[in-house]
Amino acid sequence: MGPEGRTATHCPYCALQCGQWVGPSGEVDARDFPTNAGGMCQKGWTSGALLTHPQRLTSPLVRTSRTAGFAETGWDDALTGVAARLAALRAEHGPDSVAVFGAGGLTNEKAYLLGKFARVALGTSQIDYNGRFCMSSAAAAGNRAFGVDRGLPFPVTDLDDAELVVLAGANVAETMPPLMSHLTGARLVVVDPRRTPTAERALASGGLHLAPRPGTDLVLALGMLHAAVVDGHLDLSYVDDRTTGFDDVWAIASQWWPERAERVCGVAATDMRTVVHWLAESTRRYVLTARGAEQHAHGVDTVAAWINLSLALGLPGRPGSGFGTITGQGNGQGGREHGQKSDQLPGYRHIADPAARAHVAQVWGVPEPSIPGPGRSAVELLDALGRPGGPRALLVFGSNVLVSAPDARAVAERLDALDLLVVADVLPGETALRADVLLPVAQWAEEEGTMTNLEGRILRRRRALAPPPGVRTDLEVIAGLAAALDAPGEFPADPRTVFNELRRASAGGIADYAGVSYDRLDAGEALHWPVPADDHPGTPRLFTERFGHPDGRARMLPVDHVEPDEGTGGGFPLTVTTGRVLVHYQSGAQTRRVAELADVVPEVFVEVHPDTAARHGLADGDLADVVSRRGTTTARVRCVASLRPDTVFLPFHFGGAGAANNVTNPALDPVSRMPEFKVAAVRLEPASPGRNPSDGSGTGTAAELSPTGAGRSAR
Ligand SMILES: Nc1nc2c(c(=O)[nH]1)N[C@H]1C(S)=C(S)[C@@H](COP(=O)(O)OP(=O)(O)OC[C@H]3O[C@@H](n4cnc5c(=O)[nH]c(N)nc54)[C@H](O)[C@@H]3O)O[C@H]1N2
Ligand SMILES: Nc1nc2c(c(=O)[nH]1)N[C@H]1C(S)=C(S)[C@@H](COP(=O)(O)OP(=O)(O)OC[C@H]3O[C@@H](n4cnc5c(=O)[nH]c(N)nc54)[C@H](O)[C@@H]3O)O[C@H]1N2
Ligand code: SF4
Ligand SMILES: [Mo]
Repeated sequence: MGPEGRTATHCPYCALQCGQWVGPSGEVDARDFPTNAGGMCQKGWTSGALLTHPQRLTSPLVRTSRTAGFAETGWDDALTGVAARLAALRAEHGPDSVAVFGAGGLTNEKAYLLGKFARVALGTSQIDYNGRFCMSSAAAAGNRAFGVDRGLPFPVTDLDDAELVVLAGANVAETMPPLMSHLTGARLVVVDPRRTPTAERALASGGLHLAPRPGTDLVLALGMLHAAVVDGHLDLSYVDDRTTGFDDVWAIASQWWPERAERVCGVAATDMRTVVHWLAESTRRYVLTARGAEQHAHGVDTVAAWINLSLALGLPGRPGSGFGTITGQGNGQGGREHGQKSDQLPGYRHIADPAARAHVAQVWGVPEPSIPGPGRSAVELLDALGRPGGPRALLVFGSNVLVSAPDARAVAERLDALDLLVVADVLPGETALRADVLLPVAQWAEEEGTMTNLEGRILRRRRALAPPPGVRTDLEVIAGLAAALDAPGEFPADPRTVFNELRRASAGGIADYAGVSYDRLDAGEALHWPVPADDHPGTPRLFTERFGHPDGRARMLPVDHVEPDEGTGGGFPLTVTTGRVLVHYQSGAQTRRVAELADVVPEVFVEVHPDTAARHGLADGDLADVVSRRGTTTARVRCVASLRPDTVFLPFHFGGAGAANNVTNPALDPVSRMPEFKVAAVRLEPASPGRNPSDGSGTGTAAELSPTGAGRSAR
């Protein structure tokens, strides 16, 4: 508790987890914390508006019929009703007929209990989460290369002294603005097809903006590795002492001299050489990646290529240097460590590993064979809904899949094919509006828990005020459903009790939280995992002595360029890439409801080069249809002279006709199963008469939520 009864907590949104004060009536103020150094972005400043929002869900709602709206119901009826339907499906079709979809915004406690709930209470293998959309490719590349996946293997404050920072596919100035305060002393190089505000900062810092064609970073990294070797910048002693696999990597990179790479990715060979030279001559240098490098059908290989370059130059694990990936969601890191992933058990353990299963079974108090094996990954899970052999019921906690998953029309079809859709949410977003049962839950400032930020640091989320009457926490919902299902094992709803169990379940795993406690966190200790014992100080910096593989060495992985899954041509001459703007968060379920934010960007836009717009009969401010093989996004044209003429950009924060995911390609990376959000082939045309960006975007008005409101047929 701080001054004037204010509570010290963290922002509800992104992985920077800026320190916040929240007052007893929900007033939000910035709180000095190492990651944000006293700053917040507009989303953090306005987050308090969600606490008292008039559209807040405050009663369980049940759809009255397939074609009608919702009716209020009591919690007992809602939970026993859901449990009875789940039990019936399970009895008739087997445990995998029920699926669970979680999120990287959930606290560690929720992610843990949700994973246990799926495996123990439902007995289903069918659980995955929106983190598949998020950092899964860098996670897979990090596991392969370093033997450990922790977004930043060093504290954010290490960046303060950097001389040079390469940001590949990261628009930090919009996606984590306070992080920029750690980069003010460095020369920046930004790799992004667009001249983003971050790219502008790079130019202002005396650095460079490299603008590859979307989906060709891998070639750029190969060209830079070629330049590093040929220009004599390879760190031979580091490569000899700390890595394996260079020869196989060089067998490929030697084919990609910078001029050849330039022909594929469009970045000038001279710029590649300049950046490599800058990296080699600086002593404190970092390469950081984010979604621009990852959200591709070959995202794992692309991140591996950036890691190879970093290893060749001797960055990872060296004091004052490093390679890292910027996580996304508030608990993007912790959310992928404690078992809501289809192939995973708590502590970053693999669900198919016999020793891991035995350990977790003992903590859960269930027989080891009762724990199911790996299930489907997020996009595959959504695609299986309602199909023969696929899940017939889905429980969603913390994701608005109808807006955020690729190929939105296909997702809508699959949701409609379900027997039962249950959504636990704070607000009536697009997915919530399609639910059969809608469960209103508490949000960040109303609950206790822990989050793990982008630096692998475990933080306390604290309750500053009580949730509105009628609302329960996610933990209470999960515990209540487990009780109604008469589940074996314990399902406590108290966060501290859940966390203490998580500590035991994670003990001995890669992400070991055994020594983390609410008391240590409340005493202000900075604990970065692994923290294997109560007296262990935590691990702010990984890899200083050795990497995570048994031989202590990093693996350089032989990777080569593959074109994006969907090439341009055949009536789709342009490439669309998608991403974020400063004032909106993700599917927009929260930020589109905050007036100060919605006023800044009220509707979806499409960035287009002016010449491209003119060729398609469009001018700045016109409405355009962006059409792909899968669907159409209607958006307001924004002419941007700095954009590549072959590329257009859509932010994905809007639903209905304005959803970017109407056009995206659900092609998956073969390893991470991450979809190719960042490349699809499209054509551009003036919007069909009468088509509007906001068409079909459920807004959750009282009328829509009433018994006579929009029914499923209207979906
Ligand atoms: N304002 C805001 N901030 C957020 C979020 C939000 O929704 N809004 N979400 C949070 C989450 S969950 C995440 S994951 C992070 C994401 O943070 P970022 O990764 O920074 O965000 P994106 O806009 O998805 O992608 C970054 C950039 O990748 C570029 N890009 C597209 N294709 C390519 C390519 O082939 N190569 C390269 N090098 N770049 C490419 C895009 O033009 C874009 O500018 O942000 C977090 N912070
Ligand atoms: N085209 C395109 N699509 C993308 C991306 C892209 O770059 N381009 N990025 C992808 C990425 S990186 C991500 S992370 C996803 C994110 O996309 P989503 O998974 O849709 O994430 P959010 O919009 O944050 O949805 C969170 C939902 O949970 C609710 N919520 C908030 N807090 C809680 C809570 O504590 N409990 C519960 N039960 N609910 C809560 C919110 O009200 C909201 O409805 O989108 C992906 N989709
Ligand atoms: S940068 Fe992220 S954590 Fe910080 S205020 Fe903005 S959304 Fe919140
Ligand atoms: Mo994300």
